[in-house]
Amino acid sequence: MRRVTLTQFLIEQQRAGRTNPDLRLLIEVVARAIKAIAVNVSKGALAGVLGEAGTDNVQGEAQKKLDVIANEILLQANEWGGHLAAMASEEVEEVHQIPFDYPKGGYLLLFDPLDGSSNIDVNISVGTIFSVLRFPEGVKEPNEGCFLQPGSEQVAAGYALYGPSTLLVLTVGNGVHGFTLDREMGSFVYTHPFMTVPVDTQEFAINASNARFWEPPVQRYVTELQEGKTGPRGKDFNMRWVASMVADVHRILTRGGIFMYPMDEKCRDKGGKLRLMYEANPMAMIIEQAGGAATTGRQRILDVQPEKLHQRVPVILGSTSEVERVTRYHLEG
Ligand code: FDP
Repeated sequence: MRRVTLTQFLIEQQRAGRTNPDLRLLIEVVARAIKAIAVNVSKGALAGVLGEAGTDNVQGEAQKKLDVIANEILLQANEWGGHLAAMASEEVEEVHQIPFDYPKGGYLLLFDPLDGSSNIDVNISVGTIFSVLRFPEGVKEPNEGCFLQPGSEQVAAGYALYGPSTLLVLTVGNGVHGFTLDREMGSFVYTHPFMTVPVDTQEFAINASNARFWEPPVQRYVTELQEGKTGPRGKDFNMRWVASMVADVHRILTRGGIFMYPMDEKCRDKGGKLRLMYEANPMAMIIEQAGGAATTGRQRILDVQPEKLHQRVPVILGSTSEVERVTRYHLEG
């Protein structure tokens, strides 16, 4: 069987007019950074990378050493190539400017360097999520305003899953494609062409410890799932919650299901739990490109007009019929 690497895949996408040299370079550089993060993640205690860094991020959450390392790897890898105008990271409050000694390019890169970081110390899968936007024309100095584009404007989105194998899942707006890292060769190999969210599902993912804080539509929906064969759905459902969004979303891409971090009374004052620009938007683009759906419960995620770089939103995504049902419950209520 012909082994297609990420580089070959991207060149073929470019020949077909779906990417250009700058976007190709951007994705290759992100993929290289992901390999470096994978090395650190997999070494764990041997590299002394576990545990707290002793600092808080912009969201007031304790940073893990690997959060800081992954952030540094992504920033440094992407500064010099000339393809970016600026970057934004979950771990950095302000827009990250490209240093003066490097040329600037036409894209903006946003990322969550290490998603699910509470799982690092217990050796459970974590991930990296990224989103690519165009740098608006006519703007001289990149600022926060340049980033505040709805998710529908993304030109590419992807994630890395650091699990038993390291995967890179990517869309440039032409379906969702998965690559597995061949550690010996050091290259990503095209292993999952045109991934689609299976239509029929019997699995849901939600942090059920928040049940008493949920809004009535989510209470209603989850209760119906739990009632299984004896309830209105007439079939049993199973529940999974890794608490790494990347791992939970990847499972849904692979075998279907619905993922919810809905609005609840605990996170209402923050607007939700997950971040719009570098978690919800890229995952929503991937899920839609794979034939699924993604809403806040009340609105398509990709239509949300961002107001702040680190804005949070409720997230409901996965198999279309399930997402539509729980969204309908919100709109009816
Ligand atoms: P984490 O805070 O560990 O980075 O990004 C937020 C996130 O993880 C998601 O990856 C995950 O789905 C969710 O939070 C887990 O939230 P709970 O701790 O409420 O389960």
